[in-house]
Order: sequence, then structure tokens, then C-alpha cells
Amino acid sequence: MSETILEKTKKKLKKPNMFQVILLNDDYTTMEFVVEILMKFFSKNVEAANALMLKIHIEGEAVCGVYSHDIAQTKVTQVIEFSRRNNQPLMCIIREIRT
Ligand code: TYC
Repeated sequence: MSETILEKTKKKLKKPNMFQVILLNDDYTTMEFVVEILMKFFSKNVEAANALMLKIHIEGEAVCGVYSHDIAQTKVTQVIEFSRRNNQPLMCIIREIRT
């Protein structure tokens, strides 16, 4: 009689850690510039961009998108580079989503 060996193969894929990209309020960046950033880098339409900009202005910060680490880090770099080139002090950070 032949013996069958069944091997269990672990097929579970680990969910990637996800990261919030957050814009911070400041006193100098213009509201128009923040709206432009939200449309250009976070694909918001003009109404959503205005609402989110005002939320940041009032509450101090807001989540603008959630991405894998690579994409989140790229967004931060793009936002900061574009802001500095346009003489705006806007700050953008990433925060890991803890589960
Ligand atoms: N507080 C800024 C102003 O009054 C506007 C602003 C909004 C700046 C959002 C940064 O992430 C920001 N001009």
C-alpha cells in the first residue's frame, strides 16, 4: 500500500501595512495652494478639495489618502517638493494605521 504524504502549504498572504498621508495646517500656505495640492496629488475634485482644506485649517490636520508605504512616501516627497518650489511651507506626514 502506498502512502500519501500531504503537505500543508501556507498560502495566506499578509495584508500590507497601510499608511495615512496627512496634511498639516500652518499660518502661511495659501488656501488656494492647498486646494491645488489636494486636486493634483490626491485626485480630489474642487468641492472635496475645498472641504478638506477647510477641515485642515480648522482642525489642524486631516487624512488626505491611505496608501501602501511606498506610495505614501512618494506622495509626501511630491507634496513637499512642489510646495518648496512654490515658496509654500506646507507640511505633509505619514502615519501608520495600527490594527
Ligand atoms: N491656514 C492657512 C491660511 O489661513 C490655510 C491652510 C490650510 C494651510 C491647510 C495649510 O494644510 C493647510 N492661509
